[in-house]
Amino acid sequence: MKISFIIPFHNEEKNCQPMLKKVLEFAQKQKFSYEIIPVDDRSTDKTKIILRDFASHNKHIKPLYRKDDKEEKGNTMGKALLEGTMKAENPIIIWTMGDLADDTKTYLDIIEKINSGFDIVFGSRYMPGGSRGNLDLLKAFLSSWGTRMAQFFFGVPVHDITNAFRGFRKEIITHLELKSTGFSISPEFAIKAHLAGFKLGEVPTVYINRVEGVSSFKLFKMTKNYLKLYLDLFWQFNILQKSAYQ
Ligand SMILES: Nc1nc2c(ncn2[C@@H]2O[C@H](COP(=O)(O)OP(=O)(O)OP(=O)(O)O)[C@@H](O)[C@H]2O)c(=O)[nH]1
Ligand SMILES: [Mg+2]
Repeated sequence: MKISFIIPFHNEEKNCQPMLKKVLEFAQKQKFSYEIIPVDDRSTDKTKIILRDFASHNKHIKPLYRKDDKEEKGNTMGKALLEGTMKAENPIIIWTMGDLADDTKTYLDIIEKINSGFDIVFGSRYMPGGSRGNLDLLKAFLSSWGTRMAQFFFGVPVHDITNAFRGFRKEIITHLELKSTGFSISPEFAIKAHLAGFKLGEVPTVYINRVEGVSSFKLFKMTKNYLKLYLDLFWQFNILQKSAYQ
């Protein structure tokens, strides 16, 4: 089994080391062939130094330090995840967050489900058995509604597509034209994969709210970006495609 873990980091000096240790421990225990690709953007704290140090002692850790592009001022987690995925050498990819939000126990369930024939498998907080843990109520409400809207408008068959935590066959991403640069990458990837006919699955996970570090999440901007994404996709796939066949 060959797995690539992609982990986005932005100013996570307190979480970076425990996160890498957590993934390393899991991968070594399972005896996978694995690589870990931390992707850093514009960190101004010690994140980069910690990543460099880890990488110099472990050949499985292959960090990417994204260039400080002048146009890239805001959140670029989407670009980071996509670039990390493109660099990955293994056929199964896991996106897992650098602030320790994802339960390690879920990794194995995701991998098993992919091996049973699913193309993309989500760590789901909102399916039976999953939990939003200590995530605050407003964020939980918005993130669950983000998926409900995608279920309603696009027939997405899973319960949590706003969580970036997921695993997938690397090959599928080469068939999708993903444009989101920030957090919207999570629903965009899910909706486009579904509309392209890929098989979506989910496994329950328990979300762990960050204890250390500062959130990059901006509620108003995020809500606006999600709504814009859904409108664009709805227009593209329901209106334009239907009219093409009339
Ligand atoms: N490479 C990269 N990583 C980012 C960027 N913004 C956030 N991240 C990382 O992406 C992950 C998710 O971002 P968070 O800030 O935790 O966003 P969130 O989970 O919605 O919010 P909280 O957990 O409540 O803080 C974390 O590991 C961040 O360090 C970015 O612009 N580039
Ligand atoms: Mg987080």
